[in-house]
Amino acid sequence: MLALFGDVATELCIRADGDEGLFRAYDSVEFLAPVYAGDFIEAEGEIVGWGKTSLKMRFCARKVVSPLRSPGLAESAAQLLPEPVVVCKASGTCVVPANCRRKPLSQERIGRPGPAILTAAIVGAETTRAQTPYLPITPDEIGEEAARCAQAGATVIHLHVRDETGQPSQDRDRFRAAIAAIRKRCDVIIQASTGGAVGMSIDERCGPLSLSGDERPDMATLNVGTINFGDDIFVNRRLDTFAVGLQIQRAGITPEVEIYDLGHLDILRELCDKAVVKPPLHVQFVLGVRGALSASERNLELLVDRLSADFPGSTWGVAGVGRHELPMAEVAARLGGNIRVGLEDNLFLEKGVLAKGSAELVEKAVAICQAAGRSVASVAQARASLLGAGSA
Ligand code: KMH
Ligand code: ZN
Repeated sequence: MLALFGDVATELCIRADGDEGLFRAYDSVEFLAPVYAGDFIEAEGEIVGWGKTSLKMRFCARKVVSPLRSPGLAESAAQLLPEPVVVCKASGTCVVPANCRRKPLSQERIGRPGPAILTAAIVGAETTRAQTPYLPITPDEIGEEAARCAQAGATVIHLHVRDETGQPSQDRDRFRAAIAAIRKRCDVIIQASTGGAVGMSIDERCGPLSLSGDERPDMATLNVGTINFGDDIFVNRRLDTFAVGLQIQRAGITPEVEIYDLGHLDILRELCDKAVVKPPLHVQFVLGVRGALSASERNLELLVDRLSADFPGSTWGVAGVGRHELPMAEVAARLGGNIRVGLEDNLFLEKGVLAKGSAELVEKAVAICQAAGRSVASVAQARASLLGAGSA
């Protein structure tokens, strides 16, 4: 089996980089069904992660034919199995040294990911000034922080606003002021939250959707499932979700679908079937909320597999909550996704060191992309990729 996978890996390296490459290591090998002399095996593989010089691959071997040994039958008698039988699965990493890479085929054709779009979630609804003095609250503070994030490489600002006491608010006038303060200072995609804070009514949460013309946000979040949210409950009833989705659609705003758990992709199916949103979509996987799906590479891979199988052509990003923010950014950079960082989700640059604002976290995300061989999207590239997704 491993000899077959070795050949598959060599072909994938040649297709990707024009060089045979070297097989560095398997991280998993599963033998799932017996194989006997004379069985015919088909092996295939795909590249599932792109490092600077490394290619992460997945392999699958299937038995398709087995010999028939019976008196009266020719020695060469064989039978096609009614269904191919998966006999082995594996994943591993190959390396093509930088000086050997020739990029012979269209990189897009073989799935090499394009630039990573960085989103900065600079305010949020739960983070407080008591936790970090670097949280922006007033429109000017929000505008300045957005500009620092844009300077660092962010092209999307995920936006919440606060009242003068620092409490979360979904008031349209406060959104208007914050959006103007951002647009005055930098060219970014502004994505208004319709999630707000736990406990807010759906009408209240939709405040920013009533802005129009130049004041209108470019994107808005669409939360599709109810989850435990720490000790609270973040309520997104089925019909409310439809109503918010349709309101986003009618406003001509691009939705970003927030997915906190695997079943939310099933809810999304219904939203597509009812034309509340239209694929291809842009999805944010928010992982590590206490009470929803945890932040792990395995969980993210599962979500990405399901998204690409069920909603072809859709794009995705990941927001890891708390200490998972930067590790999840690293996984997303490898798997070809987009990345969200910022004080809404995480306060720390490293253990015990507060980030002096979201821009420092954006700088970290840029470094993570560089280490993974990913470029960072420009505003024009982010607009071309995101805007219009999910809309009629
Ligand atoms: N504050 C969370 C309860 C969103 O922006 O759409 C919801 C949230 C999601 O932040
Ligand atoms: Zn949010």
